[in-house]
Amino acid sequence: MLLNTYEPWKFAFSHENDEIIENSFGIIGVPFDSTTSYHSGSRLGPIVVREASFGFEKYNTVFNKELNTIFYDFGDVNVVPGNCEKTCGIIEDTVNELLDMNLRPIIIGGEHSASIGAIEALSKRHEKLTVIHLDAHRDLAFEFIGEKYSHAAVMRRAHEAGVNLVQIGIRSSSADEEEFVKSTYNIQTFKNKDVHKHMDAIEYYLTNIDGPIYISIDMDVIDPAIAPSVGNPTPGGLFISEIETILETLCHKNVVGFDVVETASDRLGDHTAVVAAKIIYDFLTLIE
Ligand SMILES: [Mn+2]
Repeated sequence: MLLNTYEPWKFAFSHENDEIIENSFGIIGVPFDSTTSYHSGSRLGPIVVREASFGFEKYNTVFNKELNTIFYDFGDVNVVPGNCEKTCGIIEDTVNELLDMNLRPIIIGGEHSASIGAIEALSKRHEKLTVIHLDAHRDLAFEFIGEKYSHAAVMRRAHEAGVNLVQIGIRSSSADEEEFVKSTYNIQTFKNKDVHKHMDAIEYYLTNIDGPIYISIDMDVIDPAIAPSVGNPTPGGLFISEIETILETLCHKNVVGFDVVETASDRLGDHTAVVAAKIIYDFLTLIE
């Protein structure tokens, strides 16, 4: 049990956390959606995603590999509803606790602002952190409706923390965001059509990244026909097989943290929650 968490449910196949094995993984949920601007409900994401995780077999047939990675589920972070900045601070403290135990964080959102605290904690420990950001949106607003701590400003805060950014699946942004990308050198973009048409080039690019990697997956990167229960559904998204290929490529790299955010559903058995649980299950199966 971490200082600032409680345990409503645990992800399937998680280990008891009374004896911690170093360099394994620690899951925390972030039941927070106060800055959501369209479809709210991601505060319930951690519960429905964990529940959906029980639908999978320990043997992952897609990758011909059993899920043998050791990981612990520390429950949900005590968020401050309505206060994103304070909540980000609590997430950063909690991620630092995991890092002090030599655990790599896995975050189940919650809205995308959950990534800010994790990236800030990790960027202070790793000099050359690359954030692989799978999303329909750039999330690069300097502020959104007057707020610097917002789901729409996550990657701008990450960029300020000094990380290299690789954005994959992008198909919605503002003119300001596009100007910002042009004005800086360390943001690489692969739009949704690049994923559909040039996956080989993306795999080659990802394989050649040096240094530690943080993966942040906004569920809206996936096509809303497959995953509709998200904060900002956006047509033209990725397919499950494309996510599998990207994960398979990245899991050979030095992945120091991982999040799956923006599942907005209050319904057990919701298919977006099942897809989110599968992404975490696949990651845990594949990661070395
Ligand atoms: Mn998004």
